[in-house]
Amino acid sequence: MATKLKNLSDHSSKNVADMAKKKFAVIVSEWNEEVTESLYSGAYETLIQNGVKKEHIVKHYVPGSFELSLAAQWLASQKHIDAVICLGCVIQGETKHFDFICDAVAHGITNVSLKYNKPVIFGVLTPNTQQQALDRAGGKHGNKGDEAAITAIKMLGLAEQL
Ligand code: DLZ
Repeated sequence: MATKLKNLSDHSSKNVADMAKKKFAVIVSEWNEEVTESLYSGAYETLIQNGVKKEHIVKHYVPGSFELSLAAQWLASQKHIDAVICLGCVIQGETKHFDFICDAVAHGITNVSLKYNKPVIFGVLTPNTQQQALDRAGGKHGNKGDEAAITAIKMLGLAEQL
């Protein structure tokens, strides 16, 4: 059993499920690609460090964050997928329909998670500027992709405890 959880206040290794058996789908939005690819790198490395097999991680792209919900539904509906991680970046200052996209994806991802009873993780940055996004995608404020992966792992651990 892997016990390498870190960050997000690593409360307890008791929450760690056997990650060698778990299968993850990671969905990456193509908008703000530099940011979202860094989020993916963080998520991928964190999954691997916590015992996930690389052949158990599938990566898919969607055009923009708005499309994350439907792709998450397609993937979460597949029986062999244990958790879905959605990665995107919507920059407030550059996007007039910022609120529409953010609300839609937040509700959409929540609905998919509840419908399929699986972790579907909201790894969407919503900064004011691209610099703030980069700061949170491997920059001075860490990498929210790592946190998304840790969240998925913790939720799978919780599911096994209940
Ligand atoms: C259209 C649009 C705009 C203006 N900005 C962003 C953004 O900052 N981040 C993002 O992920 N997607 C953006 N999009 C694209 C929408 O998410 C979506 O792909 C389109 O509206 C088509 O449904």
